[in-house]
Order: sequence, then C-alpha cells, then structure tokens
Amino acid sequence: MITPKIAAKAAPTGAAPTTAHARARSNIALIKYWGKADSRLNLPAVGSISITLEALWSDTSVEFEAAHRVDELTLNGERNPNHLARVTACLDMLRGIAGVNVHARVSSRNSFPTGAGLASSASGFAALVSAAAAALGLELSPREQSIIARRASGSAARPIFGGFVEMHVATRADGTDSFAEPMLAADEWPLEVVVAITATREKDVSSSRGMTRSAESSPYYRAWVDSHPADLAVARAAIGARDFAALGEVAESNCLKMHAAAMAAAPPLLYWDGATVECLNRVRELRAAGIPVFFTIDAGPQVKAVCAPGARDAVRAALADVPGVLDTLVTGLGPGVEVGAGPGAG
Ligand code: 2P0
Repeated sequence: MITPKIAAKAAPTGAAPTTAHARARSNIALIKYWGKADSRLNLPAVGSISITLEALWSDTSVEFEAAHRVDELTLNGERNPNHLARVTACLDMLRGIAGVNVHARVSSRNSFPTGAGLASSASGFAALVSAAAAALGLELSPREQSIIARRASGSAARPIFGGFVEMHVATRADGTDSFAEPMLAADEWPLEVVVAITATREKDVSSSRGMTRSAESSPYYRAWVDSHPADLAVARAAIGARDFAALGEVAESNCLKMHAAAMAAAPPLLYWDGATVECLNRVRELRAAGIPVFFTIDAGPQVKAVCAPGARDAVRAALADVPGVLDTLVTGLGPGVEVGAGPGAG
C-alpha cells in the first residue's frame, strides 16, 4: 500500500469523532473511463465526464474502535467478505494519512442494484472515503478526497462532486493531478435520467478486469485512447453551451466506441442483453419522433436514457414497454457527497 502524499490536517485532539456517516451518489459517464495508465496507482488512461445522479445513492457509516481486531463490512444488511479487501485497502490509505492503526466497522446500503453496471462502486467508495475521513477527524479538501477515492475505484473520484463533473488523467508520475472537478452544478442544467433495468445480477467480469483485458488484447483499444481527447473537447463545449443534441451525439458515439473496444477483446466482453439493444433502438425512435433523449451504457446491460427537461415521462413509458425491461428508475442530477456524523446505514 502506498499512502497518497496528502498531509494530514487532523481535527484538534479530543475533537475527532470516531463515527461518521456519508451519502454519495452514483454517477454515469457520458464520456467514459475505460483503461488504466497505471494499475498500482489506479490512474485512468483517459479522462471522463460524468453526471451525478440524485436518486441512486450509497449511505455509509464508519466506526473506528480500538477494540476492533479487523475491519468489518456490512453491505445492504449482510456481512460481505467479498468486497472487504478493497474496503480495507481504502481505509489503509486514510489510516496512513491520519497516522493511526485502528480498525473499522463499515456499514453501507445502496438504493439500487449492486455491481450491475449502475456504478455502485463509485457511490460506495466515495461515501466510504468521506465518512472514514470524517470519522478519523481528517480535514481533507474535496480534491484530496477525489484523489483517494480514485485509488479505491476510478469512477469514485467523480461523485465527490455533484452535477456535471470532469475527471482528469495524470500528467505527474505520482498521479496527484488525476482528480475530478465540478463543471456545472445540478441545477445549472437539470437533465434527467431514466434507467432501464434489464438484469439485476452482478456482472461476470468486473470493470477492472474488463479494462485490463481490453488494453491487453483489443485491436481497437489504442484507437479508443487516441480518439478520446477529441470526444472530451466536444462534450466540454456542448455542456458549456447547454447543447443537448451535440452532447447526445458525442456521448452515444463514445459509449459505443468503448463497447466496441471491449467486444473486440480476447475473450470478448459483451456486457449487453438483448433488451439492451432493443432499448437503444427505442431511444433512437423516440429521438426521431422529436423527443430529446440519448443513451449511454456502462459495464452492464442497463440502458441509461438521458433526457432533456420535460422528456422524462415519455421516455420512461417507452422503455418500460420494451420486452425484457424489468424495471425503470428515474432520477434528476444530484449534489456531491454529503457528510455528517450520524445514524448508521444498518
Ligand atoms: C465509467 N466505468 O466511466 C466507466 C464506463 C464502467 C464503464 O468507471 O477499476 O469500477 O475500480 O477503477 O471505477 C467502472 O470502473 O473501475 C467505470 P476501477 P470502476 O463510469
């Protein structure tokens, strides 16, 4: 474990709480992160632009206690040994900064399916970093939290902030300039998202392994990385101009490019179901009928339909009607991580 070079600014002695609670939202990338420049520091090979989602959250409480012999994780009400190693690695970074060696009881609950392509690791680790830092009495800036969250999971660096967020690649070898930054607050362009859920199973191949496999074996991976800065520039300009059509065009293209690179890996990575494709077609039909909507898909089969204000109800009804769609979720854009000492997440 390499402790990030972040100077500890601990709260005054005696004032540090040992328990804290945080809510962080999930986020979806409109310009995707797919590939690592450095696995050890978890540095992304490409930048990304995301939106933070109001209704898809992780509530996490962290309690440090000298009597705990090991870290413990409860996820959605059940002890979870599978994700404990990553949680401990994340806590180790914060313990290293704080200069303490106490173990924690972590309890986290998601408002949406876990590990199914809805960025539960992003909201979960963003909430963990903020809650654990608060419980240790560390006064970390949002940027410092973003850097630590990135080490835990690349997409977790982004929902430290709300609304539209850009994540930067590193130019420094130590990765200290790879963090997320806010672009627009949620209410500055209040888009909405309809999520069409086609499966709730946890994915077979994690994003981390999928990225590594794509980088090692996909003939399209280099083209994906090389063409990425241009997509980021188009998206930045579209967001600045609130140009929904331009944002949708580059987001759909970037999404399909990411999946094309993954599909061409050996063995191939296919995150989609049949209903995923049907939803893409339905979104295109809606747009042809004049409804402002575009799609994006992450490392799972769910389709996220991004809607201009006013389009949500028609989009939801159309996607709910697609055979194979089990459920739909609707959300607006939300704020960054919210921290408070408080109730456990159970
Ligand atoms: C994204 N994804 O930009 C992309 C699009 C999935 C598809 O970030 O290895 O779980 O923990 O850094 O953050 C999911 O990747 O990967 C992801 P790690 P993470 O949202």
